[in-house]
Amino acid sequence: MKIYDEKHIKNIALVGAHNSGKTTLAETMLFEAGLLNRRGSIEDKNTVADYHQIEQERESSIYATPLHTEWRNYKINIIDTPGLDDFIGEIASTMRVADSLVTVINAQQGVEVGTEIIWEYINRFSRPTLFVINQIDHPQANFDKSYQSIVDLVGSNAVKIQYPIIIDGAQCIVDVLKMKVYKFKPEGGKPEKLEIPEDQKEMADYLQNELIEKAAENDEELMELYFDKGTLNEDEMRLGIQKGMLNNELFPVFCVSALNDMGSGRLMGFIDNVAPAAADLKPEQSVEGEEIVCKSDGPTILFVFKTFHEPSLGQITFFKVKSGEVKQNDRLKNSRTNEVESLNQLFIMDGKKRHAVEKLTAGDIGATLKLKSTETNDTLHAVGEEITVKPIVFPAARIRKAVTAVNKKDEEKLNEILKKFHSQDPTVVVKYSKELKQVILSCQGELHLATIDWALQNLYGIKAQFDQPKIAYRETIQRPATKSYKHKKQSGGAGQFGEVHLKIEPWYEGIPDPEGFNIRGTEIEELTWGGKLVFYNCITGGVIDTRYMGAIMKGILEVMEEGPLTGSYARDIRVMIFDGKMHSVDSNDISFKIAAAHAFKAAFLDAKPKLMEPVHNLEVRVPEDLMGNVMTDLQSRRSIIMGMDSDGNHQIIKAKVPLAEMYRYSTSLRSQTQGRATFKTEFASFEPVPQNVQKELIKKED
Ligand SMILES: Nc1nc2c(ncn2[C@@H]2O[C@H](COP(=O)(O)OP(=O)(O)OP(=O)(O)O)[C@@H](O)[C@H]2O)c(=O)[nH]1
Ligand SMILES: [Mg+2]
Repeated sequence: MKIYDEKHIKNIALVGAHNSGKTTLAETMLFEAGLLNRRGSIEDKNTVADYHQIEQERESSIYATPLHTEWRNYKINIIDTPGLDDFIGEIASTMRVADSLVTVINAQQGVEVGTEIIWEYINRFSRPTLFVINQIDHPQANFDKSYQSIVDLVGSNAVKIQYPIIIDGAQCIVDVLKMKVYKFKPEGGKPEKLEIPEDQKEMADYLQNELIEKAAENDEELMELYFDKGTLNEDEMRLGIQKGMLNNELFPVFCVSALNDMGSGRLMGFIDNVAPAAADLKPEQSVEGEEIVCKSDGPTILFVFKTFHEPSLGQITFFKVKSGEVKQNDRLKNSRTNEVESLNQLFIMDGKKRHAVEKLTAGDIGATLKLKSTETNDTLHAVGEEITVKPIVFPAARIRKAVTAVNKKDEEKLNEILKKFHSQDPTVVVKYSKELKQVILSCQGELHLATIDWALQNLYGIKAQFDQPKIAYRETIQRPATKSYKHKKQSGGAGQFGEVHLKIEPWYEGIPDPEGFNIRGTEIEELTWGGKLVFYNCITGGVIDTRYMGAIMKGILEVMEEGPLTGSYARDIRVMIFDGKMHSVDSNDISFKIAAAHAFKAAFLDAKPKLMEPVHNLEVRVPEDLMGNVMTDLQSRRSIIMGMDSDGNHQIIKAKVPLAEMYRYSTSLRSQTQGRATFKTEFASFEPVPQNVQKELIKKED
């Protein structure tokens, strides 16, 4: 295969809402580039991009799949991404390495919730983007409405390069950059190129003028030329469009029928002619603050944007060459682990097909096998360099489940595989909670979970069970209490003796020191489970030796960890040790620890203990007409509405919701709004549990 340099490599990601036709378009692009003799289809389950069994079963993409084409002078890598937002991790990592994005819009729907979610990411990654209105062949297609919805989304920077018309019953596309009409034959094949018919001239001229003005705006020289000549030629327009795309100030809009292969050849031509090449993008800053320039004579730097475990192959590592060149058998250092990895095999991938290559240059995307310890988001660089590519920031989890193996014997294997899943897909997070004594799996939604479950069963033969996780409550107190305890044991040999008098009080940030005590020492213990224990030694007259204070504090901490009320960690308490007794022979650490634990527990139970529950901040973005449903549902979840903002024709509801009430929220929201709402959630604070709920929880404990 020909070696392309950074000026002749273009990485394009196909992004867009579920079912807009990305995978079908990818197939058609490969066909147009001559890589396929026959196009596969979603229904026949034989597309190049959706090659995983689960994708074929569900007729929907789940993984981002890199493909490649060679088109005239360029190597155009195409990454097909899933549209369902449960797989946003795949979308985010692809956007990170793409040089431009092709956002596919379903002409039946126009911009959908899925498109809006992707638009947020486009803004975050600020990648040059063009829009393709697909499915123009469909009886329900509405190009004008779809175009308008793009304008509503991105504003006046959207610019129409094409629009569909019918001439003599045949599907045609008017192209105002080329000023030509493409007329498609029902049987396929190359379209006929026609002059623009009289009745379309006015419209086409108007759109071309608009395009020229927008293209000229992006460059001073072009602007001058435009003022001089009153127009721009095709090459000048292309240059202006490219600059506008690079500045995220121009979003060209095309139309196609991916299914009938109409317009995809022209789209490829535009990508080839106009879309920025890898080297045209602004250099990135490394973690260390250095510029990473995409050039093949720079130091070798690879960024791992995806890893995938194929049971038959082992781990496949996908990378983008950010700088320099990588050759077969190169040894590169992983900047996270400091381990040197041998890249014994280099490939470019077309779905499941691998093509071995000897070398890949800056800007290109490739894969390797069997690295020792390299994960998604790692940097591999030439030994001697010290550089780390900024990692992809993945979205926070939206659902949590307690996971166990149905067969006890699989438990260890299950945990190992889940860890592997995390290293491939950082939006799968697996943690053992010591507190809950459960393995908690967090991910993006029920569908994401279903694919994890599918892989466990079908690829690893493990049946897992997913349950509602227990809730990590906290205990604290609401009023002061004073107690004492004498621990005394005399059973032959050495005895035990320790007596502790203590007062406990609720603690909060900024509370002044307690009054009426002679404070001799203070210790502030930051509890590993959040909150504090503030410990005051207020002993007078040496009735308890200072050397026992450590043991006393330990006794108290043990009770706090046990949780006197329901077995949940206690927090935010201060304790004043103000009196007690020692015995010159029998006193020791253990005696004081026991005495302190008893005194503390009794005081705790007397101090009007209460349960606190984790409360999350929730932000729901919902179309205005569905606000009512979402609000009613939130009220049934003991939530507090904190505010509302409007955002176009959406409302953003901000609320605080107890975690205990958030179980299956993702699924429930989806069904209340037909998937038109999205939400984010994060831990906010611990708040008191209402009396009735607390009673239930204490009962459960008994
Ligand atoms: N009529 C018509 N149908 C199309 C066209 N493109 C795709 N489809 C159909 O739309 C459905 C979804 O197509 P996909 O290519 O899987 O869409 P996608 O965007 O990859 O979907 P996800 O991967 O789930 O996000 C399939 O049934 C396709 O046959 C088109 O141009 N015209
Ligand atoms: Mg797809």
